[in-house]
Amino acid sequence: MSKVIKNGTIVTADRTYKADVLIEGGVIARIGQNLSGDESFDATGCYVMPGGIDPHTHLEMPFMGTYSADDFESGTRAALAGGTTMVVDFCLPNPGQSLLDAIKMWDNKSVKAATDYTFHMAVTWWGEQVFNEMAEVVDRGINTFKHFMAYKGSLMVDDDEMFSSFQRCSDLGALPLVHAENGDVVAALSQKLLAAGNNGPEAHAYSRPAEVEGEATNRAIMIADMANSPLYVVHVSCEQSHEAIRRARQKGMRVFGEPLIQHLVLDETEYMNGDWDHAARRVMSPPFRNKQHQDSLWAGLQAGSLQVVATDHCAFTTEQKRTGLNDFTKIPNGTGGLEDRLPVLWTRGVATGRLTMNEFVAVTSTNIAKILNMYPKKGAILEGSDADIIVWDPKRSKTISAGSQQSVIDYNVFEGVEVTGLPRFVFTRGELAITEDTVDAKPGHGEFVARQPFAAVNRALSTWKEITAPRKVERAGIPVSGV
Ligand code: DUC
Ligand code: ZN
Ligand code: ZN
Ligand code: ZN
Repeated sequence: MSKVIKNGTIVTADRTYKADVLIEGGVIARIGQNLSGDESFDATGCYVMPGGIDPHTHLEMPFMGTYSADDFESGTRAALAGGTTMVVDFCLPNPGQSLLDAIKMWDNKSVKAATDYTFHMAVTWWGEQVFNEMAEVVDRGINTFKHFMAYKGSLMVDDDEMFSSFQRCSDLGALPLVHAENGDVVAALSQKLLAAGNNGPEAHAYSRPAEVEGEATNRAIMIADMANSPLYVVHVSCEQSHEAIRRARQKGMRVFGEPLIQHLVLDETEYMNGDWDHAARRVMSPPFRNKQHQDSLWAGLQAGSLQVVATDHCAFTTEQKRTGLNDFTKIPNGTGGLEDRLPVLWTRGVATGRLTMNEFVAVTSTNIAKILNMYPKKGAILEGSDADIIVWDPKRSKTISAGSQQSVIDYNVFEGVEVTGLPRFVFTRGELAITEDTVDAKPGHGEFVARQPFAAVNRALSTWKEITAPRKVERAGIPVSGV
């Protein structure tokens, strides 16, 4: 059964033009004028765009003594409802656990996915086993490795471990990712705040100022450069981190920055209204910041110094958040956004003139597919590409509300935000999943997308060279060192 999307305007990262799209066998078979198919979908007044790709989600993830509440079923259903047709989730080995066992766990969780998906691998501990297994992980089609510079005592890796892992990534053609916050300073500030009687959720924000993010971003960039590696910085939330990325790119380094839709739109006053539940529901790392930082992130998306917009979707119920009632360091960190990323970015970005429609497609889909090495299978409206397509109605509106969301949690951080610009139809590999408010996500439809290694060699900032053989140093009157 072929399908044809008729009378729409195709919007890609680099072109806007009128054409019909014919879908056959899950892929885009033809793009042209006056096409016909077995089933026809009217896109009059709409934009036909590549489905959104969320490069950063945590579905059913064990974290801070609990599991994130949305699993691959509800998470990908929420994704589809908001026009996202692919998610990239993090395989998270327990410290000491085999990376390959972690992949098995994620393979089991993801059988319920209604959209295609792929994985990043987290390097949560270091040793010869991890070094060796990284090659097998790349062979499994996972060519991105995430490093937590925060969460001291659990997920955090130290600089020596990060350096070794980045060098290994460079050798394997893999791209390292970092959660950039100085975990030692965060731990110290948290203890001081608690000792001074600050145990509420607002103290979470006080414990993670922009300085700790900027410092860690600078450090990760220099370590990556010394390791001959490009770098991808997840959830860039502040000017200091953006500035470090901008400077490194200007010198020629391939470093990518990913703001979240939450940080672009929600600010630090969310923690200050005196309502414990309201603030705790917004506890995530890094925390929301002020307008100056938000302006910097928007500017980065406009100028291209920041390339993608993600969600870090990691949803917890109010009950789960209340684990930290007497101690903010025990509030599970994370917020949701999978269903809302595209409508909110369209409303606050495209409708306000900050982003063009083509830039919108680039930062929600095409740039992500390119950086993660799955273009043009994903992120494109081209003949032969997967038919992950949204028919976007720029006139449909709604008020975001937990009562009508697909996520299983009991609130929404964007509650009350009015959006204009929503999907009319969403197709995942050619199957219709969304018709306006009707959701027909099919758990199990999603497939794993394997990604090839890159040619990752990269050096732009440092002139340092690793010494791998004995070196002679002549010193007057002192015996020669080395051999
Ligand atoms: N930050 C969060 O807020 N949640 C999940 C992990 C992270 O880094
Ligand atoms: Zn993170
Ligand atoms: Zn994350
Ligand atoms: Zn199917």
